[in-house]
Amino acid sequence: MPCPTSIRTKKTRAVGIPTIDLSQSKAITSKSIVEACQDFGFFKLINHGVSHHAIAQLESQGFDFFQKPSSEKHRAGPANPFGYGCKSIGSNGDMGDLEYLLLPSHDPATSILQSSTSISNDPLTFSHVVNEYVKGVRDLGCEILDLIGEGLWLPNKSVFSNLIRDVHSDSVLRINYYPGVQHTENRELSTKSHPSNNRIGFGEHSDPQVLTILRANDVDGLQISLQDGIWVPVCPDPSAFYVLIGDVFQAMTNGRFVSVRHRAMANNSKNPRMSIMYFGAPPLNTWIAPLSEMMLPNDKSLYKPFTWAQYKKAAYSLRLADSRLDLFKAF
Ligand code: GA4
Repeated sequence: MPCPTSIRTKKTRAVGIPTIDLSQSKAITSKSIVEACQDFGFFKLINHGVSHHAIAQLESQGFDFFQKPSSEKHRAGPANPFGYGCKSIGSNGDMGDLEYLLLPSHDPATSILQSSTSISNDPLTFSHVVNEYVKGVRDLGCEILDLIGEGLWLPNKSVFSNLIRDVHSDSVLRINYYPGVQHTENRELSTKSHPSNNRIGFGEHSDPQVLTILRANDVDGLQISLQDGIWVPVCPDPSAFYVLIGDVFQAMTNGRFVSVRHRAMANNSKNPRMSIMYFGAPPLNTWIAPLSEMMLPNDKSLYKPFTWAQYKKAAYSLRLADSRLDLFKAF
């Protein structure tokens, strides 16, 4: 399916995926980010300021790893909780058409180094590259969260960024690899008679954390679901990041922000697709509850308070597509 230049919403208004230009003034960006989080739970970020070198280095390390023979890659698995995974997602039977690496992305840096020893022949370089990338996207995440704090007129504009800036933050880095396909004559014939690619690479879900910062190479795959359930392909743009609101943010804003459901279609290109996601999460013992500032005097809290550890446990006991936040509904 080609990427649309505009999306028609329930309001029958044609709108594009919101694009935020971080080189614009804070007043403009904070307002547009808040609107995007309310309407889509998703936006594209340009002029983000993260070092191109850090991005290129991690992408190159990723490709080096996934090009290794299967037996070598499996030595870095299973992804429990960190390491290499192939096809199997989580531990409740979800499957996808991909390979991936799950990496710790919080201090101390030694935890990244430990995970790297089975991934790279040069673990010091690998862990350095991961750390540089994580520093860049974590700072970017904090900048976005501060802008949101401002856009919502919160007395403490750092209330969200403090969650992922904490040294005990439970944030995770994920590299997904969708191998390229050989377009044989037969396959070309069959894609001509069935031009749409309906195979799923990574099934639909929302991310459990606060927010996700995603970057992918120039290959199609990502789709987001609008609130009316229509799937919209997202045009790949390797120079940009995409930001996804997670379940924790939905709970803290008492449902004002929506955690966006998204999926990746199986790769239909001859080139591999690689996406890198930073999942910004609070420390395990953090209590999550709707902020009082997010409620008008007669509003009820939609969610019961929970710790991030409780939420994570619930998430890992369910299937990928399940609506985890429903377990914590107040009524
Ligand atoms: C979705 C977001 C992240 O990729 C992830 C995923 C995790 C996993 O792959 O191990 C989960 C999934 C994700 C949510 C439900 C559970 C846990 C797979 C799964 C079936 C790393 C995460 O934090 O939650």
